[in-house]
Amino acid sequence: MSHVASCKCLRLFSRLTVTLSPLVRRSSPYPLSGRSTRIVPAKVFSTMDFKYPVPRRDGTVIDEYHGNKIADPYRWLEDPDAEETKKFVDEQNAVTQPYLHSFAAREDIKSRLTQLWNYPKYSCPTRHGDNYFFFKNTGLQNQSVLYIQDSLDGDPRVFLDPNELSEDGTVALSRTRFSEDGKTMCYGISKSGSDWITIHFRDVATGRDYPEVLEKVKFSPMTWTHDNKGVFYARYPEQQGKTDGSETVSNEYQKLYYHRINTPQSEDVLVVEFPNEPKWRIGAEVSDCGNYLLITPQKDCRDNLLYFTDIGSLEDGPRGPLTLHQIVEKFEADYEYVTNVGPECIFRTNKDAPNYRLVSINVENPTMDQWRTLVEEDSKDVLDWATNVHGDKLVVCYIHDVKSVLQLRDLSNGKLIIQLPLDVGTVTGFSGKKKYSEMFYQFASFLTPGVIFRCDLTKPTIQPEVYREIEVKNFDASLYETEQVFYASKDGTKIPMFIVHKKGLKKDGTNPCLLYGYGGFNVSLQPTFSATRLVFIQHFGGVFAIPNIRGGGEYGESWHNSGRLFNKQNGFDDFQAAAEFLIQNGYTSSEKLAIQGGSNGGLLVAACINQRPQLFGAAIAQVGVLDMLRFHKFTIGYAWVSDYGSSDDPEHFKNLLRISPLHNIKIPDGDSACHPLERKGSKQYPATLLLTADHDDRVVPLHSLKFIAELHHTVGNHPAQTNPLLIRVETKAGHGGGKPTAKQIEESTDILSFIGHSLNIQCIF
Ligand code: X98
Repeated sequence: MSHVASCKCLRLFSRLTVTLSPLVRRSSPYPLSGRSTRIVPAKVFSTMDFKYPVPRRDGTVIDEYHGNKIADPYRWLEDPDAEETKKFVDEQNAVTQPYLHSFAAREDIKSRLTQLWNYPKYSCPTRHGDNYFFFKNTGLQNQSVLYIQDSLDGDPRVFLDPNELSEDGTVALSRTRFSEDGKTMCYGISKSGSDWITIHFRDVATGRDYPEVLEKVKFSPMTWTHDNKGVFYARYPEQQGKTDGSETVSNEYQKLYYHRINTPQSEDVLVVEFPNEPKWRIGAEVSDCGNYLLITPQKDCRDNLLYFTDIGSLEDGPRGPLTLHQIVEKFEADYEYVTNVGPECIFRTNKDAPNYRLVSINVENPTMDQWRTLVEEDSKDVLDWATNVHGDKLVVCYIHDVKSVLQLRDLSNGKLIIQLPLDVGTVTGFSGKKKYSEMFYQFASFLTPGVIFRCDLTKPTIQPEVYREIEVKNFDASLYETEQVFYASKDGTKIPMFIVHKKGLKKDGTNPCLLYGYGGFNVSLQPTFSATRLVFIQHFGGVFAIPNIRGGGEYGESWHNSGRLFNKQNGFDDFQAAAEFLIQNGYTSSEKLAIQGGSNGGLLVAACINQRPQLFGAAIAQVGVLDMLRFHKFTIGYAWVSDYGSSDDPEHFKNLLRISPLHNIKIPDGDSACHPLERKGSKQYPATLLLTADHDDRVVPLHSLKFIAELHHTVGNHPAQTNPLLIRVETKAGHGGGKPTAKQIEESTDILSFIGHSLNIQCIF
């Protein structure tokens, strides 16, 4: 599962989404051919078996924040290259691995997961020049392969196979961008899951790469000038030491360059820099007409400035810094370029529109009082993304109570033409352009692996046709159901939650349940298909639930605002209230309830086990932000102050100290009366598994390393603490993006084995 939450267009247009298709209907709920149904009991693993490493505790590291002394005894774990840190990691893995491997059903889990994962996955085809391109993964290939075909029914040929770039699949294609004429592809390659990429150029006719490789690239646009001669991209200056994603240094002083193909990077032209603003990342997009470059600097993880510059009159690209004209001067809203008609540029914005609207700005007369609303903000639904197709049409995707709604609108006046039919679920992919009259979109849900639709926009009546439906063998979706409930959180706010389980589920409190959350950064958790979750539902008799807690983007900016900064606790309360709802309504009990989250969701999970250790049976915190006093000091961490605040500020410091997982570990209070919904028996932390990886340069591993060290120190040897407290540190992997299939399956097997083992679940195969 990827924890990469990046900009929407990136997610939607250039990544292969996991989809399945026509659902095979079989009578047996356990359709492993040739095998009879077996109950695999959980192996008992005595509590005495956990002998946690005892790392050095350095009492001398004490920081002062606004007059408050805060100890940081495991500061030395912040150095990933120190021998002591490497030894600590090895010792932790040596405790964790035997536990994960000794679960009796592990091999069954792995083989079923592998079987269920093994279906062909496709992206929408995209036209570039005279060719179509699409991604395909035959099922278990480590990386999806990019194919080329000269027509939709032409023979596909391999255009780029990332699997050939490494033996173990750890080299990934992070994104592609074709020149306007479709003759050259610019692409990013990432190694071991790092955010660092190298940019390469491939000639479409010959399939050969140009000689140059662009280095030191991270968080970068890739946008072609319409003469097809080069791209704008952003890079960071040379830095001391490694730049492979295992380092922790802060990424500062990004600059925008222009690169001409077939020239060395040393000749690239610096076009935009903000030397007084080391933390700005520079977004950039060449307009659909090719005449403008729209520049969108961002300081943190919301709100951007907006500049434009005329590049239409440049002969052979820029030769030096570009003269920028500023349109938006304050960081107060998001502005995302959609398209333009001459100087009238259309942006998706939440300026004066918390659910987003489309606004048209004349870049030659950009004063705000001249801005024209093209599509009004909806009072309830969030305008998630928009794009221009077939000359004068707009495709607009909304989020309505967490489900996608897709519309075709008129570009000239924003009026609705038709709403495209869609089941309950998510539009996970799209392709279509102004200059073409066809478009594709991909749909997925918890139980629908995926369908790609094609629309011919020249027809008087638009009728989407199914272009591709993928078959998943040995899976019968009709045996399962998805519900959406709206439960009341601690302060009465109604929170939506999807719940997926077998039909006819007995709500007697005995079912295992996996509760997954994120709750931050305006990110919406919408339904998608997951083999891992289906193994849990099918073979663990499990209930899978996603509450759309505050901090996410499911209901626009107000939902985000009500779960960030001083409201961050609301998201945690929502998650805990979801657990209580599931217990109260008989879906599960605290003994059988596992919680899971990654990245910002790792913070959520870790904060919740500190706050309500008895409410959960197990917890899985993946690549989490766990040291809330120091997160801003590493790699891109400074960008998250828009959601978290910073300990440099006295008020935010107080708030962060209250919620920071690392600073709130304590022996659960044994005296307090047991909450009726919580685990009975001795007071202890739930079984806890942290996951991190050596090349995670988004959320550096030190968060998880320091947390597990502190957790072991504080509660690990307490007599009541019989549940395991473990960490799994992966190698040659990062935050999640680009992870090879083999590593994903191994990781999912470990997570499911951990849940099965620690919750003592009898799996059925
Ligand atoms: C980020 O940190 C986003 C980081 N990020 C960027 C930009 N581009 C990216 C491209 C790929 C991957 C990440 C990117 O900031 C960018 C470039 C130019 C201009 C503006 C942005 N995110 C948060 C995250 O990963 C959540 C949302 C995205 N977190 C990890 C937050 C807490 C834990």
